[in-house]
Amino acid sequence: MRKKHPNTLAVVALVSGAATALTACGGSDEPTLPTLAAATPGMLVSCTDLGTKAVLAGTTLTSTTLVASGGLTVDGVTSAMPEHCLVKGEMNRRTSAVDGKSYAIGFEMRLPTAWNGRYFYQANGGIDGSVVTATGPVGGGAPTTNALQMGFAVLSSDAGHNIGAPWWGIDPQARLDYGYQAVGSLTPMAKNLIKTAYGKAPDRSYLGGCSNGGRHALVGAARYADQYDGILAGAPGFHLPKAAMAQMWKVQQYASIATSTVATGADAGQPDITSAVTPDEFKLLGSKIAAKCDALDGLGDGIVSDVKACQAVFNVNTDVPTCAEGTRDGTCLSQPQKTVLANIFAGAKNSKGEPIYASFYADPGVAGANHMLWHYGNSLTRDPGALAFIFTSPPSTQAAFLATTGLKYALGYDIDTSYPKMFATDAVYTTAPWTFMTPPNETDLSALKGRGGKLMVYHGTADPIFSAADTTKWFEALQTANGGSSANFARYFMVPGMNHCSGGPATDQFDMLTNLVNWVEKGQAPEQITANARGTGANVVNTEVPATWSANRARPLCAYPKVARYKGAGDIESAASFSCQ
Ligand SMILES: [Ca+2]
Repeated sequence: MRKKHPNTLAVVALVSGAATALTACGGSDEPTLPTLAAATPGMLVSCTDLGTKAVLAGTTLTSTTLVASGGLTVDGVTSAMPEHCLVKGEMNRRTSAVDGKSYAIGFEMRLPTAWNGRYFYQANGGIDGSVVTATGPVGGGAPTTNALQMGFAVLSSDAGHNIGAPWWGIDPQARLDYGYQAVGSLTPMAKNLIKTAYGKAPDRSYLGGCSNGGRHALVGAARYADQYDGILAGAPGFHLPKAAMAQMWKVQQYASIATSTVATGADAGQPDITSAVTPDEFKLLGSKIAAKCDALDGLGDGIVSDVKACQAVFNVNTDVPTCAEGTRDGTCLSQPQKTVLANIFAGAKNSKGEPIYASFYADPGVAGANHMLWHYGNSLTRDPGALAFIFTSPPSTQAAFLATTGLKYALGYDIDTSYPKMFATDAVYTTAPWTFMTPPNETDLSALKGRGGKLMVYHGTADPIFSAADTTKWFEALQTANGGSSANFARYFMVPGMNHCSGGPATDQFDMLTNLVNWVEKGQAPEQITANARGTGANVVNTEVPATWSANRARPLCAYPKVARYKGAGDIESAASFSCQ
């Protein structure tokens, strides 16, 4: 049964000191900002006829299907979903004048029959290129809920190209769509479609994702603040081209201490970078970081909550035993290994010793499988193509790129000559990669702030590709740019031990979105978010949860700069035994 929801007038922001909660950690130094009115629910009035009813510029709806409530499987996990309308379509179909190929912005929307009045733009990871199922992830690893289940109307897109390989970077408009314009094109379309489907436009709109999705979110916070009320940026790759370039430097660092060569295939005879630091040696490194830093937060529990304090005291050169010449048994590191690992923590440099990206935190999570995957695997399979075709102007050619391997590409990569190409333009590529990939001014979020929008950022302290230390540096700059009062619209939550978006020895299961909605629509600023480990019994078990932890260990993730500290009494597996200080 469906009934038409009465049209409602646009909701006007309530600007009132009484309506805006000044939270415990707030105070008089935080200027009062508007609190936006809460969304009101509605019911789906149109689905299978949307193709004929919706008038959407530049848009073709290819299918409209009412999906019964039931299990929906995404990434191997089946979750119960409410009845919803699945709309598939595309925008801005065109033929590139540069590579002659056909491009469009492909998308799907899932519109629940019982709607909470909100819209969620699901920003996706990697180099995009496929329409990921639009369920609306709420953050972390294997979350137990999602935006669709909560009643949001959710959109997901391929960001303007439908191939996973990076060749689309040859087309200038595909670059711009990937950088930010897909969000700009899709958002008004989606809001119009929602208006037709429910009889009213969304009251409140949210934009969220992790990794490149976190980048989309932060870029959106700057460029499309007039269209979004809440932004959720996970592990934001908002300096993504530099992070990718730093990966080439890491490969070169590891290659410099490789003890064996690749045996077969196109890379035969080249340094085997996986021999540089073995899994056991990364585990040793993680355990030595924990030995030095675990108790800094008041409790030796395998979690380094005070990661900044840890950086001041941990020294790979003095805190890890040095191997005798020729002895490597997993209980020590050689001096060359220590030098390379210290370099990698300090961050990539050019030949003059100038930083090209950021430092990385030393954290026990460096022993995580995802950490090695990014340093040893994705650095060869993902980053070279992204650099060659998307983050360089002009891009490479397929023939030139395919003539080498990822490993040879990385080993031959010249940082000094490549770096300027990130900022270059020419007659065809009129926007530099750095310009389309990053926010125009990453510490100016005044439009979002001024109208009552809110931003929540989270980042794993052991993220091996996008540096949490880089995000911390940006967040502190944002604070400075706002006279120290940015906590009234932007908050940052580090996730100790977490690798890239999930995984590692961490409490990596949490729901940021519900907290974001409560902040935007009720003025409840989030001081801490409860996170759980995914041990035995979890929906998706994280095999890196240490055996010494309870399966569902809980911790508060604290709004920066506070960190979770043990109260000195109580169950150490319970979040209630910790406070953010
Ligand atoms: Ca600890």
